[in-house]
Amino acid sequence: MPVAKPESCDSRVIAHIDMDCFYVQVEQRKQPQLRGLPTAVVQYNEWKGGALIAVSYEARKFGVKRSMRGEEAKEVCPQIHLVQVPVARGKADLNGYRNAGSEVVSILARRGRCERASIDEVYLDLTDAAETMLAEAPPQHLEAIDEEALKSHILGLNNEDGSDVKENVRNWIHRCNADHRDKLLACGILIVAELRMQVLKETEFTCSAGIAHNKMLAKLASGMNKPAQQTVVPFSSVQGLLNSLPIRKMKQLGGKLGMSLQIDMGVNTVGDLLQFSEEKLQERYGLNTGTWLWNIARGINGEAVEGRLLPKSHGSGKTFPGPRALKTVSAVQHWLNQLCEELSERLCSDLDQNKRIAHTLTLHVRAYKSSDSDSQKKFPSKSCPLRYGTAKIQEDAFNLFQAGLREYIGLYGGKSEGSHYSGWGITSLSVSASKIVPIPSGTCSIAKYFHWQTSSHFSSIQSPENLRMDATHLSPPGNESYSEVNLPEPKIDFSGEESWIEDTIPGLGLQEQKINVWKDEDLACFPSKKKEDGLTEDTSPLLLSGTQGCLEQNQNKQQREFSKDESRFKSEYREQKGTRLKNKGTSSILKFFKSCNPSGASLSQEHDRTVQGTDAQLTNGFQSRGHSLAELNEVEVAEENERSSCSYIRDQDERRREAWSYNIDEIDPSVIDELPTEIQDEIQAWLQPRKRPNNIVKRGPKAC
Ligand code: TTP
Repeated sequence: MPVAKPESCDSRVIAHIDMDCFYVQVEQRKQPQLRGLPTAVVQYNEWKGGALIAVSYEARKFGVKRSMRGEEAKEVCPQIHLVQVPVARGKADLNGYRNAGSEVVSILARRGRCERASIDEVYLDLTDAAETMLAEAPPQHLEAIDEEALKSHILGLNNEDGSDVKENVRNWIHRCNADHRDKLLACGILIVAELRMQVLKETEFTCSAGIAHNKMLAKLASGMNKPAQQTVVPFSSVQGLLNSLPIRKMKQLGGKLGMSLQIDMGVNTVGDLLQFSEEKLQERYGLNTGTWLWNIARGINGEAVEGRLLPKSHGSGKTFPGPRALKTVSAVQHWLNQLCEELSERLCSDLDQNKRIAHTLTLHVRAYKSSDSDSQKKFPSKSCPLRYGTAKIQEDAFNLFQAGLREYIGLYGGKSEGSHYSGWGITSLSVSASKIVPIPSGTCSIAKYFHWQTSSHFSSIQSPENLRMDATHLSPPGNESYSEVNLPEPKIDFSGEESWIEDTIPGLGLQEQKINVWKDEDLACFPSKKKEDGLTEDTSPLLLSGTQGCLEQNQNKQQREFSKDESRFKSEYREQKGTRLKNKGTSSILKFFKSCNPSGASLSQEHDRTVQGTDAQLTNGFQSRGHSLAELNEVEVAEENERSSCSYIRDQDERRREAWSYNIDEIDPSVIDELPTEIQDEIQAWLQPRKRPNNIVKRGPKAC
């Protein structure tokens, strides 16, 4: 049965911005002497020099790859600088990267609706800005076009041998007879080039961009020419782009659905899909999936850019693979305390900066039982209403753990108290705070909210069973009640049974306009009385008494430290920013780097190379960005799935295939949503089919 097709959305201007070797850039900004040198960021696990998680473009030229460990990288590039990811509380501390990403987001959001897709990727809907520019200052009338815009790669633009590529781009932007869509894209080129320059000036980070009429195409384009370049997909080039694109490189087709298309339907490229009618695809894959496939074959993707700068949830997690598994309740409690402390800091920061509160605390655990016939049984995820204050969160998380453990091991299961080994092991712990909403305007309601918290019956002496009962009474005013401890909030179906709360994208930690300082140190967790600029906020005595009651002594101390650190960091940030702003007036991103980096020829060469090779890179670009976790599932892990590990093939080109290896037990569930979106997709693609053998993809196409 046919399904109504979504309206064509090809008059939008959508950009996908992807930071270049992001963690490396963040570290190089901290240590400017590393700029322009082969550099990589390694995981905190020091085995064999640590796993590389980000590699600078200078190091890539020596053959250093992200699949390597530090020692291996040293072999191929002895002069490489390895920087360890920051560590806090015994785990990787991504806050610096989150905050750096937030700086970028706050700049990009100035020109259009902005959706933060991962720690270093952003979608922008620039349609309104482009329409305005077209009406007020159409590009065809512009005399001077910025260098950075002229360096754009426009797919399908005929750059014959010897022709001046920049001149071709200039002519394309200036065309008077262009259709409305191309005129809008021309505006997009100028706006994105300007934004990227602005990002560089204010943050020192380079980024690459894809500019197209929808998210899918923009995302495909952003990785084609890296670093520090932008690629444009005019409507007329869409089909040419998709025709040769390997089907498995397409978002959501890296898993079983892609495999089925290849094996059952003989579809190897997106273009191969064109031979099938929508009905045929629906018949084979269901209504939604069939229509979705029909649409993507034609480059149709109505997915909207969600205006989302802030995270939907916060999470903190740690994995304990192999021999590091936690085997006693006290060890679990120790780590839960660490995780909750971090979570609490992030919640306080969100409350302070964004005036938002979270309502639900969820604990996810991965565990095994050493002697159990029922080895498939999963440790149940548990949720309860969230109470602010580190000690309260720690207490509640521990209660959730005990409730889960009791279920997991059964009423008469192994001994679970004390420090004795009990026949179970915990390989992953993660706490998340979700259902985050802005506090209702007016301090009265804030006070009411915290009064509700302090007067609640939610206390440490309650058993986990009581947690479940009381949860119904404890819902914040205006929120849904909790009939169960478990909250069904599935996003990533991690193991076939458990659900993981989505999205740990951080708040805009350093948004200048939102910077507040703690004037009253004892009110660490609450909105400050005064803004930094001296403006008084409407903080009533009612709020103060309400909020003071919410905090405990030790928490105040901790928050004081946090506040001091934060203030110090902010002032350092402002100082650095002042210096950075002195670099204003640079006409191109590459020029900027040449000036900052005496040995920076490499970047320029990289650029020249990519400019020349645009067409040739079309396919390679996808391949280099398309790491298919699902392929790993099918190709490699099929043989070793007993070990619940997975790896995936990253085929830079046919000659240089390299295997990436992910061990599921080593993936910190609380950061999955901050990983590059390809990886998020691949993890989902890999995991979903286990539970969804019917090949139905989760999301059907959306109308505009
Ligand atoms: P990516 O955007 O995949 O890569 P990148 O920014 O390092 O380089 P590129 O210029 O090719 O885009 O990842 C963004 C950051 O996410 C990366 O700098 C480090 C982090 N990351 C991990 O922590 N683990 C991973 O497995 C990957 C792939 C990335």
